Amino acid sequence: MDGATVLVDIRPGYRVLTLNRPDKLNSFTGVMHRALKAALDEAEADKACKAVLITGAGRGFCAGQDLADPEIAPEPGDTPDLGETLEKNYNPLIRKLRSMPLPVIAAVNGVAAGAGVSLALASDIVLAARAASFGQAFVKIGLVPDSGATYLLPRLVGPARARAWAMTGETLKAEQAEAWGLVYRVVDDDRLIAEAEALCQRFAAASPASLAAIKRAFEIAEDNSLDAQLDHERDEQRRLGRGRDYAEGVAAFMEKRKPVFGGRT
Ligand code: T3D
Repeated sequence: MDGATVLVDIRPGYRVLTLNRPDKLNSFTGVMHRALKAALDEAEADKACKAVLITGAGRGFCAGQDLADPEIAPEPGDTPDLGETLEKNYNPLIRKLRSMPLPVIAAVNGVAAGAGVSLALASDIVLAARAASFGQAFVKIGLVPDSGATYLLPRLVGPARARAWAMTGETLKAEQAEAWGLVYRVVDDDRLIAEAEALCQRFAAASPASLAAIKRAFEIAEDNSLDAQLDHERDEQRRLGRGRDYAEGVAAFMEKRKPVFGGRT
């Protein structure tokens, strides 16, 4: 059943999506891709939802593609078209995570491998449990890092580490991933979900217009010149300055009270 591969927990102001194939370390099947897509679409459509948390059930976060998924099996005598899987499932997922106008938090509870690492890296904020590990598994099965890994990795950890890690396929422990800049913070295993939910609660009370603009600004900065980015910041500040969140934020500051921001518009 589609729904069972991704559990959706609707909380006040945010949603928790739990990849739920624990016996296979939450590796991706076509079924799980479709369930995750539906869950993300529904989160975005719900204007009261101001943040999304993605985590994994059991001891794994996500082990990338399920290598035994019948959906990627070729016809007898044929070879598989893995490009089609990327085109159909992974690339839309990464594009969605990067373009949806609300923060996505990955709470990496355990092993992440292959596209499971890419899933975390494409999120806005990565928290990792001490038990988490990160593996560039692709080279071990004769593939190239995908789902944005060759783009995101060098930007996060620098080209030297990115290339060496992709080529060796070695496993990074959580603390090393933090030291490299792959994750925002490592937390004790039993604190992971509480810490991730605390972030979600903070975002649930924050200005959705500001959060969406911050996400977009960092996204386009990857390819912009400083000049173009200065213009973008000017235009965005002009737009936001005319919005209700700025009016409320400034009024709350002047009145020495907490701002009350609404849902997304
Ligand atoms: O369409 C395309 O293929 C293109 C897209 C590619 C994107 C990708 O992500 S390619 C990379 C795919 N992922 C991998 O190659 C990782 C494979 N898994 C592992 O190397 C190891 O499982 C881990 C290092 C992640 C964890 O090792 P360990 O020792 O902690 O656990 P385990 O015993 O290997 O795994 C536990 C179970 O999960 C086991 O099942 P079993 O034997 O108990 O029934 C194992 O087979 C299963 N499992 C883990 N990863 C996958 C998997 N089953 C299918 N696909 C997996 N990726």
